[in-house]
Amino acid sequence: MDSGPRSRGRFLVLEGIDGCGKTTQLSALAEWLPGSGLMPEGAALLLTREPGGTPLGHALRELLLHSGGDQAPCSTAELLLYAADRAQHVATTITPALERGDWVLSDRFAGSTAAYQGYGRGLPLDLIAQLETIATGGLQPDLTVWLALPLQRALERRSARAADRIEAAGERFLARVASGFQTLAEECRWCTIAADQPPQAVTQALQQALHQAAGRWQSLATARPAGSTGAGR
Ligand code: Z5A
Repeated sequence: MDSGPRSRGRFLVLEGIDGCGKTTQLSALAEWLPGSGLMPEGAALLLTREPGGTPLGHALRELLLHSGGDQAPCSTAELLLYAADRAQHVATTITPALERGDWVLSDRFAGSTAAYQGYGRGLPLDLIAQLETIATGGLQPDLTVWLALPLQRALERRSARAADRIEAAGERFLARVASGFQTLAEECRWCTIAADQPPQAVTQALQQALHQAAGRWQSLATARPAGSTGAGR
C-alpha cells in the first residue's frame, strides 16, 4: 500500500499513438487497481481522458476531432484548444481529485501535445512547453507510461473503423508522432511498455510498473517529512 501522504493522490497517465491499446489497458487497470493493495484505503480511482475529461472538454473534443472543411482548426488553433481542454481538466477534475487523496488515471496528457502538435504538426516545442506550464500550473504526472507500438501495427488495428480528423492527417504525420513519442519517452524517462504483445501481457507489465512506482513513492515518502510529495514522471 502507498504510505505517502494521504493528502495527495497519484496521477497516472497512459500515452501512445492511436490504437496502441490505451483504452483497453485503462479498463484493465480500473478493475485491478482498487483491489491491488497499492491505493490507500478510502482513496477512489478516477478514470479520465484528454481531450474530453470535463463537460467543456467534451465540447472541445468535438471541435478538435470532428470539425471539417472551413471549421477545421489551423495548427495553432488546434494547439490552443488542446491547452484549453487541459487547463479545464487540471483545474476542475484532476487537481481536486488529487487533493482529496484520490488516484487519477488519464488516457493522454501533456505528452500527447508534444508528440502530435510538436513532432507531428511541427509547432515549436518551447512554445508547447510554455503553454503546458500555463495549462497545468506545473502539475506533472507521478507516472507516465508509454505504450510503444510500431506504426504499422497501430494502422492495422484501426483499419476497421472510420478515422477522425487527427487520424486522417496521414501516415507521414503519424510516423513523426510515433518517433516523437519515442524521443519524449527517452528524454522524460517515461516507463516504456511494448504494446505489441497480447493484451494480458501488456496488463501484467503495467501492473509490474505500478508496483515498482509505488515502491519508489514509498521510499521517497519515508525519506521526506510528512506533507511533501514524491512526484516523478
Ligand atoms: N491529441 C492531440 O493531438 N493532442 C493532444 O494534446 C491530445 C490528444 C491530448 C484523441 O483520440 C486524439 O487527440 C488522438 C491524439 C489527439 N489522435 N487521434 N485520433 P481518441 O481519444 O479518440 O483516441 P486515441 O487516443 O487515438 O485512442 P484509440 O484510437 O481509441 O486507441 P487506443 O485507446 O490506444 O487503443 P484501444 O482502443 O484500446 O485499441 C485499439 C484496437 O486495438 C481495438 O480494436 C483493441 O481491441 C485492439 N487492441 C488493443 N490492445 C491490443 C493488443 N495488445 N493486441 C492486439 N489488439 C489490441
